[in-house]
Formats: sequence, C-alpha cells, structure tokens
Amino acid sequence: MIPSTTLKLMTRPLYVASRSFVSGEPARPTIKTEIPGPQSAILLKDLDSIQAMKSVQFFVDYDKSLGNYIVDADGNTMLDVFTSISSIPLGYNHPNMLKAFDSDHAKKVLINRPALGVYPGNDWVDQLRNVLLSCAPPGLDQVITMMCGSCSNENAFKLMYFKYMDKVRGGIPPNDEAMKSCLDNLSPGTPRLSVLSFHGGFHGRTPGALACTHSKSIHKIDVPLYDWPVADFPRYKYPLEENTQENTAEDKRCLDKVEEILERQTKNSNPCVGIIVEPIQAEGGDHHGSANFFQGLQDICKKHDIVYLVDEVQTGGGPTGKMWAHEYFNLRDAPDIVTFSKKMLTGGLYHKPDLRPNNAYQIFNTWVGDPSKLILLDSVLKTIRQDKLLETTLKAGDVLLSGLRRLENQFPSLLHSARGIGTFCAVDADTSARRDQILAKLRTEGVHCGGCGETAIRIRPALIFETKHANIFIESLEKVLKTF
Ligand code: PSZ
Repeated sequence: MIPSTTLKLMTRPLYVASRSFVSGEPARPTIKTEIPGPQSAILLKDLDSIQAMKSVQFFVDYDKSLGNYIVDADGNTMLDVFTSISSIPLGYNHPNMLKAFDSDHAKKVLINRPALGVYPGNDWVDQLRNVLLSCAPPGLDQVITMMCGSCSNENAFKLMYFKYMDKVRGGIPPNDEAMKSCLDNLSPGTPRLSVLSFHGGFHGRTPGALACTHSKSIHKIDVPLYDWPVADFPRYKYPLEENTQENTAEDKRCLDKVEEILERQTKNSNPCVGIIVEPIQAEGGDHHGSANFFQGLQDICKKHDIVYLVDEVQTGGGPTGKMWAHEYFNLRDAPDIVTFSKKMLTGGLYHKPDLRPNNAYQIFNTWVGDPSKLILLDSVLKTIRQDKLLETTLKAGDVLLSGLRRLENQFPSLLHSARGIGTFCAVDADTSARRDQILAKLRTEGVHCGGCGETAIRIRPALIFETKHANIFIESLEKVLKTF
C-alpha cells in the first residue's frame, strides 16, 4: 500500500506556483458560484434600497483578496486583470502597504487630515519632494495634489486660463470692472476661452473635464457643457508595421485638423488656451497615437503658445513599463502639465513654473489632496524600485502581447488589432456583443477583465503581475475563444 504522505505528494497538482511578489497569493483562480453569486445578489438588493448604483458588478472580500487575486463575497477567487479600473498599484493587501501605517506618526497623519492649502503639516514639503517629485515626469518640478483625476484636470484648465489671461493683459492684474463682472459670470471678468480635446478621449466627470470627454453618450447626456472644440485622434490600422504609410497619413490628417480648429476658434473669439490628450485613449477603446503624433501636437502648442496637457490619470504610475507613458514619445520638451491619479493613489498635477498662479486661493479647495495618500504612495514607489516592478511589467507585457497576437492569428474572425505597451494591452473583438460574451466567459474561468470603447478587451493588471499570471490569462482567453 502507498503511504498516505506519498499519495498526497502524488496527487498534488503538477502546476507548482513559483514565488509571487505577495507571498501566499493563490496559484490559480477557483470559482465556486456564478458571478455575481448568491451573497453578492443579497448585498446588491440591499444596496439598491438606499443607492441607485446600477453599475456594481459584485461585492469583494478585501480581507481575503491577495496579490493579483480578488476574492468576491461568495468566495470566488479571480485573477484580477482590471484592478478597480487600473487603480490598484501593488495588488491586494501588499505587505509593504499594510505596514505603511504602523508608525504613530503615520496614524496621526491619517486621522488629522488638514486643509493642506492653509495648514500643511511640518513634513509636507519633504513629502512632496521625496515622494511626488521623486517620480516626476522628466523636466517638471512643480506639483499640486488633488482628490481625483477629474479635479486634477479641472484645476489644470484653470492654470491654462490664468496663463492666457495674464498674457492678454500684458501681466497687469485684472481691473475693477473685471473683478466685479466675474461675480456675475459676465465679461470681461469671465472670458470666453476653450480647451481642445479629442474624439474618444476621457478626462473625467466634472463639467470642464466632461466637456473634454467623448467616449460614451451616457457620461454626458442631459448635462449642460461648454461648446468646446473636438479634434480627431488617430485611428490606426494594425499590425502597425504592415500599415506605416496609411498610419503616417492618419497622423498628418489629425494634426492638420488640430491646426484648422485652433485657427477657427481664434477667429470665432473663443480661443483655445490648451490641448488635453491621453497618451493612450483608454476609456475610449485603447487607441494609441504615435510618437510622431504627440511630437506634432507639442509643436502646434508651441507655435500657438498654448498649453500642452498630457492626461496620465490611467497611463501614469508604471503600467506601460515607464512611470509616464509620454516618456515613450521622445518629446523635445516636457509637456506643460501632466495630470495623474489612479495608481498614484492621490490625484494631482505636475506643471512647469510659468503656470504658477499669481494669487493665493486661485488653486484651492478644502483638502487639496490627502497627506495619508503620500505615505501609501511612498511605500508603492519604494516597492516598485526595490522589486524592479517596471521591468516585471515589461516582461509580463511581452507575454501578454505575444499571446494576444498568437490568438488573433488563431481566431481571426473573433479578434483583431492586438496592441499594448507594458501590461497596458488590449485587443478588439469582432462585435460589442462578442466582447461582452468573452468577458463574461472569462469570468467563469476565474479571470476578471474589463472592456473599453465599442469592442475592446482591456487588460489593466497591477504592477506585481508577472509572466506566470500573463500565461494564465492567455490560456483562459484561448479556452474561451474555442467555445465560439
Ligand atoms: O466611468 C468613469 O467615470 C471612469 S471609468 C475609468 C475612468 C473613469 N478613468 C478616469 C480618468 C481617466 O482614465 C483619464 C485618462 N482621465 C481622467 C479620469 C478621471 O479620473 P477620476 O475618475 O479619478 O475623476
């Protein structure tokens, strides 16, 4: 008879997990119920009685979730390649982040949340310098914290207006008439100015940011917004290396359009003070622009002396394998403003010194950010450096993208246009309905993924996502595609 210990060894799964960055992480997903399961269904019904949040997908057990694996209220353990819309930098319950509030000082920062614009703590300047400026985009040395991505963009727009009006007045402060009329939203204190954005872009939900958002009608319907101009963002043919001529022509078409719009806006007395653009249009469908396109936009901004704002809310913080996606574009100069949130854990903006507001309280609100978030971000940045997570992201991204390319060749009627930088990857399904079916079936395989745009499958894992996780994702996707 075989001794029971040997039997146990023999029946152990062949797949033995290598060490993960978060120890104790499950080796694979395990699914016990449909998702949402019965427990989530009860909670959904309960929530619905007090809040109309029809978007909730399932409830999560954040005590049990670990590393790359999210555990739902019904005990289903899923590989999470969506991470709360790309906002969980180191996966769930990373020990370094859990430790971040161990000290009394950190706890006191957490509970004594100040109005940072008037009463910052005595370590605030060091925190801004040592944490936020330690990972600033090259060439930018001014930083302001904010609460979220939308309000970061909203305040970036204000910096643009201030700079523009300062130039219009030749550096002279606004006169009494302007100071009075602005209280009634009237000219000359309230000028007519605009920000140029792109079809398919997403920049947030507050009115200015929403005026620049053009991904889905449901975000905008029934909301009064500025009549700001919208330009075309390139739409490339894939694979890129087989379509260079067409894609270069597409860049030129889009850049010419931008110039045309800027001139029209000036003629119509609604001048553009700046351009807002995502390095990769994420919500709108993971549309990439070339380095040539982004360099061209910067040239246009310089020619018209307007502000170049790169919105790195979704791309920033490492998922492309660099801290900032625009670092891939070899811009001749830093963008004038870079906004961030999500994986950076605090919202905010980096900007050039010439955009500093002239007066106190022009950029201001009660909290202007949250110092406890910088304590967490500090532990995230140290972990990224110590564990070389940007390299990990590039390696995992290679496996993802080559896997997606193999699958689009194997299933050409189902998938096309695989693309990505680092783990910031996507592939399109043939129809919206198919994309949704693929996402639903992936979930029954234990992979929590998301969509964006009309037909894209969007991959947004944490920075601790490794090649072994990428292999599980690709294997699961292949299994799902075989069912069609
Ligand atoms: O539906 C939503 O409100 C969503 S789904 C994903 C986002 C928002 N992303 C937020 C986002 C972004 O991706 C970019 C490029 N810019 C600004 C924002 C807005 O950030 P939040 O949501 O923090 O205001």
